[in-house]
Amino acid sequence: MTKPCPPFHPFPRKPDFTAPPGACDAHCHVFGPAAKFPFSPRRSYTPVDASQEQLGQLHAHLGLSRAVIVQASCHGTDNSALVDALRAGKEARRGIAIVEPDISDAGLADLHAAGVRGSRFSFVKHLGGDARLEAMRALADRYAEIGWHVVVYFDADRIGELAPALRALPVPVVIDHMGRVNASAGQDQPAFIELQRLLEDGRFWVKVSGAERISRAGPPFADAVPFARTLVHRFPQRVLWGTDWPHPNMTDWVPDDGALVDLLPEIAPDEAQRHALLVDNPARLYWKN
Ligand code: 0GY
Repeated sequence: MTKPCPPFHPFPRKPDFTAPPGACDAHCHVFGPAAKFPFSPRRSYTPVDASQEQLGQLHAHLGLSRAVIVQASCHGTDNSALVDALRAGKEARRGIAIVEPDISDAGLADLHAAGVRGSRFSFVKHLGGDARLEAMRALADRYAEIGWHVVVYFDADRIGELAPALRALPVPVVIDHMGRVNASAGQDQPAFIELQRLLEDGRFWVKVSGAERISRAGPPFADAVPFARTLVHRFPQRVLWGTDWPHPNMTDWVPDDGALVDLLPEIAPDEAQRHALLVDNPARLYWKN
């Protein structure tokens, strides 16, 4: 029996912040419905069903018109729920898959046709073990040919160790959730410094999502916001933002997605920064091909 998860927020508030036309939620998930798209037997948690229709309703409520749906570990390398959601969303949705190292070229082409533009590699302990570096490199070499990129998710204390392998990849590298730094440990903590060092290399991107995951203070995540603001300020062209709906694997509470949207003016105080974060940057990375 794997760990069950709390359900997503049933009634997220209507945000005060109005997102610009074309705004993208660049990190969200769909789960199941399990009856149609079963979860992986090797998963480390069991989420509540979160269908692509419910995701669409949430985005309409929040005023977000595009989405990048990210395959989560609980679906393993079976990307059927993701592909179904992408097909339903047509051009307004792109995806990040999780693939087997030996996926065929035809398998990659099928995912591409559905809207997938990269795959994700996890090095997060609580999700059950590391992706293999050699496999990531071999896939990235193939991605260079088809215009895909790599998304990495790791625990903050792994960044120094992973940096050389990430720097050697021949494609853009997107780092999830601000590198999972501990928001109570200050911006001069080694992991946040190393994260910024990676971002000085123009191939690296970072998601300023996951305020609720890196916060130690809890809602409204005031301790996490300055980290996001620094990244937006320093790397305005290579930051992405997402809700992380339905917030998989949280322990006993989930954030209100409307409140997360309302952090945007604090994370990106200038309108030009917000336009880059929400519209131009995701368009450049996910809708270029
Ligand atoms: C997230 C975070 C988590 C889970 C997954 O793939 C996943 O299962 O991403 C987590 O547990 O921190 O990005 O949604």
